[in-house]
Amino acid sequence: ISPIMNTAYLLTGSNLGDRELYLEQATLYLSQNCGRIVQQSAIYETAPWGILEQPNYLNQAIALETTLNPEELMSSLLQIEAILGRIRTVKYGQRTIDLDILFFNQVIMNSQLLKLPHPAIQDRRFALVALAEIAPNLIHPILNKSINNLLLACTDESNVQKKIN
Ligand code: PH2
Ligand code: MG
Ligand code: MG
Repeated sequence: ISPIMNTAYLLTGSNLGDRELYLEQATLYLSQNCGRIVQQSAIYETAPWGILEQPNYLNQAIALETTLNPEELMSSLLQIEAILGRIRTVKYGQRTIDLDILFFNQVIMNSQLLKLPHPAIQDRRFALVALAEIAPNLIHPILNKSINNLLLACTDESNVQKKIN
């Protein structure tokens, strides 16, 4: 019997400390504890969204194959955030690492712990640009539009710039 394989699209983010190292550590922990990373976008330098008075973020989109269910994956992500020194203060505030599930298969879910798809994808250029690089044709199961089309329709004008290593 083979376990059911799921595809989750994640967004990693950091705007505190050695941002690039935090993203790298996060992908390492993800592949050691959560499944197999099958795609990775470039790293983007992005203007802060929500609270503007905080440092720029680095963001990266990741496709993960996993046998975990959404709740199990979420609690793993929270553990990794804790290991990487995340301290939660204000909503939208600065953080060493943020690991968000954008999509989990085509699951629609609205619990206290977890909302799927992530409710703000369509409003955030930084999420759409990174995701469009690895999954341009992925369909949003509630809005019934592809990531590319959501990006075309997105009114967020915050700066998003691909980082060249
Ligand atoms: N995450 C937030 C709030 N604002 N801004 C950018 N550019 N990137 C983020 O990942 C981000 C944000 C809350 O999770
Ligand atoms: Mg977030
Ligand atoms: Mg988060």
